[in-house]
Amino acid sequence: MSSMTTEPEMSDTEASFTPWPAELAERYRREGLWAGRTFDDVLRDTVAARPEHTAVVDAHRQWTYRDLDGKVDALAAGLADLGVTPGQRVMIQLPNRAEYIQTVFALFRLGALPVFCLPAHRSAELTALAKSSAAVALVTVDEHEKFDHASLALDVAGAVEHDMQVIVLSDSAGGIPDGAVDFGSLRGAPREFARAEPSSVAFLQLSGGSTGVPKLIPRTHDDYLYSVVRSNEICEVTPDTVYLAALPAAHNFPMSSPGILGAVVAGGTVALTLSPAPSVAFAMIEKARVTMTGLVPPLARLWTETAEQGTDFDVSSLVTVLVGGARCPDELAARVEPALGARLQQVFGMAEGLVCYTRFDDPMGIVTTTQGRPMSPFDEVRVVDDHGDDVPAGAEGNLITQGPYTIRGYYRNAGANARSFTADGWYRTGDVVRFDDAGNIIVCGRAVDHINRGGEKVSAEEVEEQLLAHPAVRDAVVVGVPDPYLGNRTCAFVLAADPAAPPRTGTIRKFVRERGLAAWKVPDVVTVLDEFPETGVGKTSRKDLRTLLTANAENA
Ligand code: AMP
Ligand code: DBH
Repeated sequence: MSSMTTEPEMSDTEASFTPWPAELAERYRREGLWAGRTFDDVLRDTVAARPEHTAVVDAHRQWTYRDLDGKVDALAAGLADLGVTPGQRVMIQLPNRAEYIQTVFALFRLGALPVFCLPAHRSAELTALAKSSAAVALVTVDEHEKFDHASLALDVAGAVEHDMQVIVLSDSAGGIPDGAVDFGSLRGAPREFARAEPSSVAFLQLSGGSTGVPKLIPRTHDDYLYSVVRSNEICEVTPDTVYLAALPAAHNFPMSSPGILGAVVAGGTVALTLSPAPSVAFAMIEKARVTMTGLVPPLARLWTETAEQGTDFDVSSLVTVLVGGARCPDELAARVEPALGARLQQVFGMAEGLVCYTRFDDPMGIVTTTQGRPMSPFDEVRVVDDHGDDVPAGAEGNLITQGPYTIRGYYRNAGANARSFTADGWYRTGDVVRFDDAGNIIVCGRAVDHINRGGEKVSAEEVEEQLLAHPAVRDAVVVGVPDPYLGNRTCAFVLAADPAAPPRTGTIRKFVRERGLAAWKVPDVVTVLDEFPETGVGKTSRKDLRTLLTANAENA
C-alpha cells in the first residue's frame, strides 16, 4: 500500500464525511471562500479584538468576550478531565441560556464535535441520535418547561450500549441526580489543545428529515464559517449587532443565518431568550437593545399581531427581522415591517447547506413574496423534473443544489445518501420551487413527504411507525393539511385492529407522546377510518386523505 493513513478504513456505509470533489474544494480555497480558520480561531480573534464588549446576555447573565473566553477555557479543560477527547461527539440539549454558547465553544476549543439536539427532543430522538453519533456525553439541564431533562438523559444513557456520560446544568442545589456529572464542577486548569484542522468536521447538525430518525449532518469549519461570513455580509452584521436567539439556539437558522455565530464572528452580541413568547422575548429586546432576530412564520405572526395591538415594551432597537424555516404567507410578510418597525428579510435555508436571502435593496414586493436567492455566487441550483431533467425557465420543479457549504453526504448513512444525493453529489432538497424572472426562488411545496409544521419538520414515516406500535391500530397514514397559523397541521388516519372496538383518538395522541416523541410530532388530529382510499395502483393516496380531511373540516 502506497498510502498509509491514520484514519481507520471505512466502508461506504460508515463514511462519516463525504468530501467535495477535489477540483471544487480547490476552487473554494483558491477563491478564498474556505479561509482555513476554525470556530475556535474566530472566538479567539474576537476576544483579542473586543475583550470588554458584551458577548452574551440572557435573563440572568451578561458576559464580556473576556468572560466568555475564560469560561470556555475552564469548561474545555473540565470536559478533557472527564475524558472527552478530540473528535468525539457530545450531544447538547440545552435551552437558550448563556451556558449553551459556552458549551459549544468549549467543545470547539477541545476539538470535540457538538451534536445539536433540540430541547423538544424526547427519548425516541435522543436515543437514536446517541446511537448514530456514538456520543460519549450528553449535556443537558435539570428542568426546562416543567420537563425533567436530567431523567430523560439518564434513561437515554441507559438505553445505549456504549458508555455515555450525562452532564447536568442546574441552578439549584440538589438538581444533579445520582449518576450525572454536575456541569458546574467541570472547571479545569486552562491548557492548550491541538488546533482542529479547518477542513475537518466541526459538529453534527440535525436534519428535520423526511424519514424515521433525524439524520446527522457533518459540517466542516471551512464550509460553515464561509456560510456565516457570507450571511454577515448580506444581513449587514457588524460589531454593533445584537442578535436575539428566539428560536431554539441549536437550530441551523438561529445558529448561522446569520445567527449566534454571525454575531460572534462580527464581534457583536448574542442575546438569548428562554421563550419566544412576546411577553418574554420583547422584554429581552428592550433590555439588550436587540437589533436582529430570526423567526419562523407562526412566531412572526404572533409578534406582528402583538405589536399591532400595541405593546408596552420598547422594541424600537430592532433593525432586521428574518423570517424563514417555512413558507411565510405573503399577507403576513407585508405586515411584519409596519408592525415591528424593522425591515423584513426572508430566508430559505436548510441544515444541509444552501441558504437563500432576500436582499435589503430588493423592492418590497420581492421581499414579501419570494424567498430570495442563494447567498453565494458559488451556489449552483437547478430545478429538475422527476427524471432529473431541467424544467423550462420559470416552471415548478425539484430543487437540487451543490456549492461551497452544501454537504455531499450525511454522517454514516449510506441509505439516506443514496436517496438524497444525485450520482454526481448534488443535494436533493425535497423542495418544489420555481424561479421568478429576477432569479428569486418561490417555494411552492415539498416533493418528499415531510410536513412543515410552522418550521418544525415532521416525518410522516416516523409518526406512522409510532402509531403502528399501538395494539389497537392496524394501519396508519400521516399527512399534512393546510393550516392558517402553522402552514401545515399533522393529521393521522388509522384503521382499527378491531373495527368493533375502535381506539379513542385522545388515547392515540397520548400514546404517541408517551412513546417519547417530540411534542411537535404528536398528530394534531387523529381520525379512525374503516378503510383508506386507494390510488389506481392500490397504494394509499395521501392526496385523497387530504381531500377527505378538508371536506370533514368544512362540514364540522
Ligand atoms: P431542515 O432539513 O430541518 O434544515 O429544514 C429545511 C427545510 O425547511 C427546507 O428544505 C424547506 O423545506 C424548509 N424551509 C426552510 N425555510 C423555508 C422558507 N423560507 N420557505 C419555505 N420552506 C422553508
Ligand atoms: O429551516 C431551516 O432549516 C432553515 C431556515 C432558515 C435553515 O437551516 C436556515 C435558515 O439556515
